[in-house]
Amino acid sequence: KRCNVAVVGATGAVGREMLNILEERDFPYDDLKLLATERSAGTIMTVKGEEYEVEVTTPESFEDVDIALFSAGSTASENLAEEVVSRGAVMIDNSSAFRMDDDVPLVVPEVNPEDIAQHEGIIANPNCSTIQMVVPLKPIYDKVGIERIVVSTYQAVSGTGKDAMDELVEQSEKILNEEEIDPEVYPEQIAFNALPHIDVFFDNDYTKEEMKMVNETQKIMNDDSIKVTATTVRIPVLIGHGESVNLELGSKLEAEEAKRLLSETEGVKVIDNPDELAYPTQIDSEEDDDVLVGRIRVDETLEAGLNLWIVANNLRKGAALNTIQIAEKLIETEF
Ligand code: A2P
Ligand code: 11C
Repeated sequence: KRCNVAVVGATGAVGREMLNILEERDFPYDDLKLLATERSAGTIMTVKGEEYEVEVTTPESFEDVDIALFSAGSTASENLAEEVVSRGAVMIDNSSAFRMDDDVPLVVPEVNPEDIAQHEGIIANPNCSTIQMVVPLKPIYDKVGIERIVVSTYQAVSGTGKDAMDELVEQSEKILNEEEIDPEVYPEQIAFNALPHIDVFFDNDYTKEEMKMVNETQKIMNDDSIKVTATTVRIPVLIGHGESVNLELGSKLEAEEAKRLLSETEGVKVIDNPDELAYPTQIDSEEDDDVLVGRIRVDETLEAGLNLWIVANNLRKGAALNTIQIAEKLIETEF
C-alpha cells in the first residue's frame, strides 16, 4: 500500500530528528516531502541516501500526502490543518494547537495506543515533559493507582528551538571571556543560571508548560481524577529534560517492586544503583531512546508514596520519535 509522508518544519530542531528517525527505523514511506518556509526553501537534505530539496509549505503541498508530520509551531498547524485533512491526509501534530480538543487523540504509543483509532484526521503528540513522565507512570498506575503527582522539571534549551541552543552556547562563551551578554531568546541570562519559567504565565500564576503537564497527563491516562501539580524550570543543558517526580499512590509499592516493574516496561530503562553511583543524566539521554529512570525510593512521609528521577531526550522521545511511533501504529491499522 502506498504511504506518502510530508515533514513540515523539516529544517527545525525536531524536524531534523524526524528525518534521522525515519531513516534509522527504515520507516516505510513511498514518497517523502520536506516542507518549511521560504527562509530555508531550496536547502538540500539527505534521507535514506536520497537528496530532497526543502519546499515552501502551501495548501497544495498536501495533495497526494497520506501522513503529514508537523513540527513547525502552533500557528502553522492551525493555519494548515484544514488543508491537510480536507485532502485526506492524517496530520500528526507536535504542536500544542489541538491537544486538548475532544475529537483529537493525544497519544503516547506505550500508554494509550488504542486512542489512535478515534482520530478524525488529526492526532496530537503531547508535550515532551508530559511524554517522558507518563511512560514510566503508566505501569505504576495500572498496578497500584496514582492519586497525586508532584513534578519539578529541569528542561533543556532545545525545547525552545535552535535559536535557544545557539544563545546558550554563545552566552556561555561570552561569560567565560568576561564579555557583556544581551539575552534575546530568554528574558534573563540562561548560561550558568536556572529560570523557573517555561512558556507564558497564566492568570493562576502557573505557566503554560506547567498546565500542559496537568491537563495532558489526565487526558493521556484517561483519568481526570489524578491530581497533578508542576513547577517547570529551564536549565543550561542543550538536550534532555530531567524530572523529579513524587507520587502519592493508591496503595504501597516497595522500591524493589517498582524497579522490577519499570525494568519490564517497554520504552523504559532503569539506571539505579546508588552503590555504584548509577543514575540517569541528561547526557545519557542524548544517545538513548528509552525513558531513563533512577533514584527510585519510597517516600517515607506518605502512607504510599514513591520518588523517581526521570530523564529523556526531549527532541526524540519527547517529540520526533513519539510522533513517528504514532505514525507506525497508524500504518499498522489503516494503510
Ligand atoms: P524555516 O527553516 O524555513 O524557518 P525550530 O523550532 O527549531 O526553530 O524550527 C521551526 C521549523 O518550523 C523550521 O523548519 C521552520 O522553517 C518551520 N516553520 C516555521 N513556521 C512555518 C510555517 N508557517 N510553515 C511551515 N514551516 C514553518
Ligand atoms: C519546552 N516543552 O521544553 C517545551 C517544548 O508544547 O510541544 C515543546 C512545547 C510543546 O520548552
